[in-house]
Amino acid sequence: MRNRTTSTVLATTALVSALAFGGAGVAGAQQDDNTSTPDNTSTPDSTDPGDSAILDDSIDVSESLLAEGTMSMQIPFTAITLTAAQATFRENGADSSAVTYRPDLVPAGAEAKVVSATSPLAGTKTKLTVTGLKPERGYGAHVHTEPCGPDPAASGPHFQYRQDPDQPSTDPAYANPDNEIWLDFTTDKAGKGSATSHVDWTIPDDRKPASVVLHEHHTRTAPGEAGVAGARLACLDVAF
Ligand SMILES: [Cu+2]
Repeated sequence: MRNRTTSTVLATTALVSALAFGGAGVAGAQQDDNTSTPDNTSTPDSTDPGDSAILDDSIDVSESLLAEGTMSMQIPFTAITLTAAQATFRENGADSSAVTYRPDLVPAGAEAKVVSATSPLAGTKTKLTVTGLKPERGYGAHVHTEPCGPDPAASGPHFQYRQDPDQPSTDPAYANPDNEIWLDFTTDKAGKGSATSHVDWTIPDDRKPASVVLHEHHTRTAPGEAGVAGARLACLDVAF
């Protein structure tokens, strides 16, 4: 675990240099099927909360530098806090930081990475990429409140910005992709999938989520079943 963290620190140091001293300058095309096109024509000093170009740059640079492990840090000279995690799923054992509970649907050896960039000016953008899954299959995925554990229930409920007083939350007023971080995706022929969530809030310092959970099917939205996505297949610790 110590080596994994160290390599992530080195990668993140390079990221800080890239972002703080020159910026990424990357405006690459998004391949996700559930994200809106970023407005790259915005001026750098825009205060439009919908302007997420700076978050896109952070995510692009971070992805190119990701290493095993997870960590979060504030980037000097910017208002951005960046979180990154990358790991290979293993069958349930001593280390549950990246664990598959259902190797038939999330095979051991599948890899996941999560990058999240958050800024008071632009909200929170989170990107999940997974490889090595079943081809052409829909999966649900969300940010959860607690770290992964040997028990699939260990990761707790979905993280909610506005917390539903009735838990487990199935009220669409709370269990929706604007109040939670949903990362549902459908894999391609090679078993790769990715998704991006953009919400207009930042994660509270005193109530940080801790994991991303992959589920059996895409997330339902109807009253009484909003947020439901079937069994928990796998879990990745993410140090938001
Ligand atoms: Cu979930």
